[in-house]
Amino acid sequence: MSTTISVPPQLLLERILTLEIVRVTERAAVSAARLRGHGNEKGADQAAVDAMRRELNKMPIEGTIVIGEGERDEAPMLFIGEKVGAGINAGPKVDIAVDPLEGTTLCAKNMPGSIATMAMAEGGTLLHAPDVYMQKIAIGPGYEKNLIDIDAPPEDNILRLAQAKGVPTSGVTVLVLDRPRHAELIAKIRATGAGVQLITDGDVAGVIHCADPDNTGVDIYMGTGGAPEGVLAAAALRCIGGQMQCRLLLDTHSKRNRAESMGIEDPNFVYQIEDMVKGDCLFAATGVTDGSLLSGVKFRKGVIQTETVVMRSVTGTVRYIKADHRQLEKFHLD
Ligand code: VTB
Ligand code: MG
Ligand code: MG
Repeated sequence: MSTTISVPPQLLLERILTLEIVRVTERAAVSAARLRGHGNEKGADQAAVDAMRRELNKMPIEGTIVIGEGERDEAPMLFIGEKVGAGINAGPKVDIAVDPLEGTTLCAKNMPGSIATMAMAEGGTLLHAPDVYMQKIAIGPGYEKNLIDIDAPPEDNILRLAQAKGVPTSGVTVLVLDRPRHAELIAKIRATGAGVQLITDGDVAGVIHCADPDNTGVDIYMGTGGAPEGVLAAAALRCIGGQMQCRLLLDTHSKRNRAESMGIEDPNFVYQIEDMVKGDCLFAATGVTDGSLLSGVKFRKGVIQTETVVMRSVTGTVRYIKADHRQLEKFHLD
């Protein structure tokens, strides 16, 4: 007697892909981790890219990289528009966003917080964004809709958030990338009484921190970072809840033209999570160096250990997967 599968085939496949994407970020993380602390950002990035591409090409998908490292045709990076997966008819058509090594400097200096990360969604549902800067504001779940407004002064957003949390503004912590371009923003935040937590890199993880303020101490992310990192963070928040508003910084003709050729008609459009990730998605990140979100890769005798967070928006399930990899020969290929 045959058993009936009550899960629709598309969803079943998506469940299977949840573990498959973990393999992808694990392998990228292990490859990058071998170069932790070597001061070689490009080398570590390249190692992560190569491993990620190899694993993606084993997956039962017809994938297109829509968020990647740029479109330089012969670049060794995973470039926007690149086709990945086991081939035509190998599986569902999917859009893929990657940052094989998010925080190359963190990895090169062996500082906390570098990760290998990717997101996957049904074909045509992830924002196709060029690799430009993006203005971002994000908070975690549990707040009234549109509590934050990317166009409001930072002090207004902080006040509204403090009121919603039921704390004085001094009870709000704002995560900001430590960059000269943020000097004015930081001064305005501090003037409200709120605290600023600075990070040198890694705003995908930074935005994710907002989703769990009780444990991370971070309530809100503000500032300008990479657009690829923005879309990846939006995919994570789509799974765990939260609010995010973003605007691409298309400050030159060539950037505007490039964006237009990718289907972006309004260069000033404010993207909410649902505009960047239009349907269900999967998100995964594996720690490269130790960080507050994930432990880094550990090379032990006879075993390589990784820690990965994988999320699925259709159910909102968040899994932390600690893996002991024992068949080490496979990693020597990397
Ligand atoms: C951020 C940060 C990244 O790029 O997105 C940043 O989160 C933006 O660019 O880790 P700048 O470094 O030019 O400010 C990274 O630092 C690297 O991808
Ligand atoms: Mg990055
Ligand atoms: Mg990167």
